[in-house]
Amino acid sequence: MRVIHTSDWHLGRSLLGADLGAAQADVLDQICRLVEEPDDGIPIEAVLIAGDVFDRGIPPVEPIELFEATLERLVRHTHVVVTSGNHDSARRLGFGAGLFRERLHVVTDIDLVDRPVVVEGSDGVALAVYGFPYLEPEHAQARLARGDATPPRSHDEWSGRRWSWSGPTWPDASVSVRS
Ligand SMILES: [Mn+2]
Repeated sequence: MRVIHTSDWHLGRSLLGADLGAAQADVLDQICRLVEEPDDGIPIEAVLIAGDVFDRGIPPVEPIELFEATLERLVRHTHVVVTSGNHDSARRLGFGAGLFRERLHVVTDIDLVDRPVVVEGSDGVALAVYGFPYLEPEHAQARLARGDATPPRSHDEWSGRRWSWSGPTWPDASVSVRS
C-alpha cells in the first residue's frame, strides 16, 4: 500500500509580494504526474492532504481553480482525502463533501472524524484514514460545547475532548489494524 501524505499547500499565498501561483502549480503538477505514472509502476492508492489547502479562508479564484483541476487529475487514478487546517475555512472547504462520491473524500466536519475513509489497495491491504480538521476554538465551541462552564481553548484541548466522546470506529472488527 503506497500513499502520498502531504499538507500545507497554502494555495493563494504570496511571499514578499511575489505570487507563488506558478511554483505551486508546478509542484501540484509533479504530484499529479507521480500518481499518473509512478516510476516503478507501483500504484499510489491515496493522496492525503492534511490541511491548509488554501492560505486563506476565502481564497481568490485562481487557487480554487488550481485545486479543482488538481483534484480532477488525481481522482482519475487514486483516492484523495482532504482535511482543513487553521488557514482554511472548514465550512467552505467542506462544501459539497456529502455530494462527492467514489474517490474524493473531504473531511471537515468534526462530527464525522470517528468514521474512516477506507481505501482498498490493489495489494489486498485495506487502509483506514481518519481525517481530523483543525478545530478553531471559537467555532468548535459553537458546534461542540455541551454546557461546559470552562470549554477548551485550543485545538489540542478540543481534539482531546472530541475523542473523549467517541473514538475511532473500525470499519470491520475482523480486520487487523496497524498504526
Ligand atoms: Mn500551514
